[in-house]
Amino acid sequence: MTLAPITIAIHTFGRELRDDLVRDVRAGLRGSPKSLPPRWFYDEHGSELFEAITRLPEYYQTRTETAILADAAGDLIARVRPEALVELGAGSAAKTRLLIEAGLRDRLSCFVPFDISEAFLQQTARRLAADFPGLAIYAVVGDFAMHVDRVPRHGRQLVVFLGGTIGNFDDRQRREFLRRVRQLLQPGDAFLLGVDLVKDEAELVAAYDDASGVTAQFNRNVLRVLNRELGADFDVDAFEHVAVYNAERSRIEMHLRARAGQRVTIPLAEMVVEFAAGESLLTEISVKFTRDSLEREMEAGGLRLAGWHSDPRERFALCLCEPAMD
Ligand code: SAH
Ligand code: AVI
Repeated sequence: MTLAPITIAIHTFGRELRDDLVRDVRAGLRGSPKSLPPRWFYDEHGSELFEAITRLPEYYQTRTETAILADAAGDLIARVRPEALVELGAGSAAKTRLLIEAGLRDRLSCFVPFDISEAFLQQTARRLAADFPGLAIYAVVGDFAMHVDRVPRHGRQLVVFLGGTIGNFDDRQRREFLRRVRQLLQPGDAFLLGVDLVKDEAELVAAYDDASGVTAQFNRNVLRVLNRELGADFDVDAFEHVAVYNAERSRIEMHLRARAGQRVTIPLAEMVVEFAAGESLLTEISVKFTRDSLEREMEAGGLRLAGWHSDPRERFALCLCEPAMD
């Protein structure tokens, strides 16, 4: 049996990546409050920890989105009839298999997973190639902020962004991201977006502070990345995982809080950073949406909400968007 080809385009290279990390560390750890972009969670170990999060009983997002997709995949494919499926922030692309299966029964021939996590993306590409012979795979290693315009076009496309990852952007990043996605879309193409919805605070906080401590490990992993990549000397266990819901801004905020005063040296960033006892480092936001807030965002990004698929408890939603006519 002949396998369809896997192509991998790498838009991030070793030095450039470390330069980006140094830039983010300098900007984020000098600021007040201190912060780091969530992108740095996802080294190979971080990607594995995220997969473990998706299986936690408290993390309802993944299984809810899977159930919605299982129900809607056939209709979505019948509506868009894509030849190519592009997945931004693909990770393991586990849920996407539902769309691939439905697409292959129609006229899908190409899958384009895009992710920053190179080793993990290669593994995803190889697994999919083995399971779907006949599906051409064109993997793109890139950053949402820089490389979305490098996504190659292989005919009419459905661009998907699942898992609620859009929630990890701040307002400006989200607007810019939606504008870049809009530029990928030609008439007939569509964008499928998974979003986590506003809900009861206790349920939200539990999803980001699970009883078995996997999310805490995921959060602290960013310090391990700084130790390895920049020669830093963070005492990882001296930082406590904290997740709070900011109701005013409809977002979970994940922090690492110094248990005691700390002085950390980061040689490759040429920095010494002081943490006061109890001082917080903001490592991630995860914005929660409503149908109204989303519709407004889409409109501002030149997109039109064409379909809304949710679970009976309205915990999570998949929104189908089409390019709005200018
Ligand atoms: N779509 C999957 C994975 C979500 S986790 C799901 O729904 O389960 C978020 C994914 O985005 C990870 O695979 C991570 O490596 C990727 N990612 C995070 N920051 C990124 C960035 N700046 N550019 C590209 N990919 C990024
Ligand atoms: C990838 N992203 C949508 C996850 C989220 O829920 O915001 C990342 C995550 N952080 C902690 N748990 C999961």
